[in-house]
Amino acid sequence: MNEKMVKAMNKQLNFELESAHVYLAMQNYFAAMSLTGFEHWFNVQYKEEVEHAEKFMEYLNDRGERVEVTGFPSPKNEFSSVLEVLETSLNHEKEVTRRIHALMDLAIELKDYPSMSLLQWYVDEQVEEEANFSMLIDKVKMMDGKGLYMLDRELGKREE
Ligand code: OFO
Repeated sequence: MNEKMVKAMNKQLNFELESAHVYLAMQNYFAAMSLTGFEHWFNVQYKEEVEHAEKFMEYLNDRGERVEVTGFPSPKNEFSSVLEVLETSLNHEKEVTRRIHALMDLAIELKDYPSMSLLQWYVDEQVEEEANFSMLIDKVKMMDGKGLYMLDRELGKREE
């Protein structure tokens, strides 16, 4: 593989792990608020981000390249409201989308067809990631205290 792509993919792999920690911190914010449905939903999100990192990891290993695990800044742990958590999440996902698209641009430039194929999965996944948070933001904006309780119960059922 082209060195530039290996470096860029390693960077994204580590950003996926950073994303996992962003959602792990949010999960525990909800745990502290006793919003157990949100806590569960963000735990599923956390695990999904680890899977996103692992998908890059497996791909780089399959292609005989070296995976490099790095550190990253601490995530935000305190929030003022449920809405702030969700808006922070949506902005985070928009940044992920921007980075995935930049990776796709690079794959196209390098005519790296296997990487294009892998990255298409992430392009599609990001549509879902942004839609999930946009939908939750719309719901929470419409809601009173009782509605939030009902939504918390619904989120407790998330499987993937
Ligand atoms: Fe890995 O998509 Fe969210 O961050």
